[in-house]
Amino acid sequence: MSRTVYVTSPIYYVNAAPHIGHAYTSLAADSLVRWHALCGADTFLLTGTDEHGLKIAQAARKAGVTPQAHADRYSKPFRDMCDRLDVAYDDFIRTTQDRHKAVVAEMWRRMKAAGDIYESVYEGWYSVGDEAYFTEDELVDGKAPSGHTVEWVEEPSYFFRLSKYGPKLLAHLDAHPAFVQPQSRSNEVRRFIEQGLNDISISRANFDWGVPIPDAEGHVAYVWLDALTNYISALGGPVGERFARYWPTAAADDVGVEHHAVHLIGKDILRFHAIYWPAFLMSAGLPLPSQVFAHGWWTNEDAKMSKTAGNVIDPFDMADRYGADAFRYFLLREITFGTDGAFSETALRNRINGDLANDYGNLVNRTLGMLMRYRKGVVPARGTSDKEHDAILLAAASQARAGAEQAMGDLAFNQALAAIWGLVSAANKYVDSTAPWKLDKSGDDGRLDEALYNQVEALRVIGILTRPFLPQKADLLLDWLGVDPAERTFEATARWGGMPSGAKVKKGKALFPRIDPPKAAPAAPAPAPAEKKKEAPVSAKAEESGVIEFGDFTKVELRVAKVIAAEAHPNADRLLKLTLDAGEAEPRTVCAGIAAAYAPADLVGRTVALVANLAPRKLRGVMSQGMLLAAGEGADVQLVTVPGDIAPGTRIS
Ligand code: ME8
Repeated sequence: MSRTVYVTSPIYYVNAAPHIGHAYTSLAADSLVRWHALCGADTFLLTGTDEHGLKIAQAARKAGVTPQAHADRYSKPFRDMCDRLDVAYDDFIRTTQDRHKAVVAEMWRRMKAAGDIYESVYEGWYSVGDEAYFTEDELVDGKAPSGHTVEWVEEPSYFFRLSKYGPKLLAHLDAHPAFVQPQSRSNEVRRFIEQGLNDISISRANFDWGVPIPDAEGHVAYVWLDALTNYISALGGPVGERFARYWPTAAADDVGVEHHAVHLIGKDILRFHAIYWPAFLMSAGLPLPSQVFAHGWWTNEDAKMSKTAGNVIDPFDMADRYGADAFRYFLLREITFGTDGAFSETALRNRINGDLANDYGNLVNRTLGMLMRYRKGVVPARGTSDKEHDAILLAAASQARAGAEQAMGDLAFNQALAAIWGLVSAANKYVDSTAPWKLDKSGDDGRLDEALYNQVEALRVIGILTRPFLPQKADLLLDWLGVDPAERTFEATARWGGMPSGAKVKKGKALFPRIDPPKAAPAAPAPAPAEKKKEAPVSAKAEESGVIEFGDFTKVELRVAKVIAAEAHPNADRLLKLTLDAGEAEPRTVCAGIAAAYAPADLVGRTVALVANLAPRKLRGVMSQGMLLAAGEGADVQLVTVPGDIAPGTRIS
């Protein structure tokens, strides 16, 4: 049976710039779709912007522009955010597009034909911030439960017979326990329905920024009827070709295709998606989506994010400073999808330095470094792989695969990542226990081949399994390994031995560079130039004592490097010209004043300490890209060397 998977994010209001919350739902949706695509499903990812309603009309008026100009201005950043975070949507819907408006009108006609729409007068509270109606007893201290202010509205309106759908909705929840997830949200929805549903107003007559209603002059569709319809208007409406392809069919799937449609939302808009939307669809005679999954809420540290508080976390800034993949990884790994989370940059840096740089990045660096060193980058023959350590690694690979698959079925992104990291950690342990450097020394070539093969094979599996979450870095790694794009599938991880022997791998710069801690903020504002003088004695004293701050030390980037080649400097007797592997894409040239103490040939293969961020300098006509640490002078000089098998590029601190 083939499978289609349709995943949607909410469509976002065009009244503010995208923030971390919007980024979260969108990148979760993207990872989910990528996962299913990896598993062979025919997928479709939808996102977009919600551009009608009083909230947008008011924001446009405040900005002194037309609502359409306002919508155009604020819709684009949401598309840019997707591009920046590698959210590979298949369609970006805007509710001001004609293709959408036509489907809203079609929904209206269907609901009316079902006898579910009647005319009356709405009298009650309305929250523009939520674009929602509230009864008197729903208000909390005179405001909407969200904290938004409410206004009293009295206007002629069309109503939808939501009350009629309570029993049907409950029956649907009974028959489809996974329809609303997590379970706590499903219980919440059930309780709300059981209290009895009131009919709802679905048109507005006192402003015109919306989809005009067929045969009802002066009325525009209530913005939530308009917005929710996006999920089918992007598929071309109920008779579209895309609709037939991706939307679940009413009858049990009898054509050999299983359709899965999931709406990812934040918990703030649960009621609209889990009650109104299914009721509208039932009324229109259309099948329901398979699932509505409401995730939790991100706060900044422990404070609610808001424009007024000035503590909104900007996804563009995060991607610029930490990389899109790392930001994606953090948001999906740090908290359970469904619970709330407090965002902190310290926690983000810890995840990057721990899970990504130390665990994943270092594994890649060590494995490829050893393959380069011992086998010139050529993948050795597989061998029998029947030793104890091999069995542990192979078992870890199948556990990672199975664990990730199961967790992704439950949208438990963090558990899926934890399962994959189980293999990352097993592979790091495998390197430690097989100790290829010892095998090399003892000349056990057969076992060295086997160990190196298994290491690189583990990278292939890890690279494939991490593609949905780290789309850039995982594919970069798979490019280094030379894995055919057609072979980057979940299925291809079932088989141990996918790396072809004899393939030549490449190795670039560190996959996940470590993030240095932020420089301590100055305790007081920087003094004005005139005042600086007064401070001179203190700095002079520090200078005299030779004491530096820790921050000063961390400015020096010391890295492990391996001497690949050495020769006499063409123009200086005192200098040697060395070629170093510093864990980067290109080797570096460094000139060192050690000619009196070392013959060039003695240096090749040594692991040394490199000052890697020194500005390049020409030394007697040769550009030197760094400096080596050494003790002593003249003929007694000794290079500082690094014992053991530490991969080139590793930071020394
Ligand atoms: O509600 N933490 O749009 P919206 C987690 N247009 N997620 C957050 C978040 C946070 N702090 N802040 C926002 C609307 N989100 C309607 C939707 S759909 C038919 C119409 C995410 O711009 C989360 O997904 O207010 C939430 O549901 C959505 O942004 C609200 O975006």
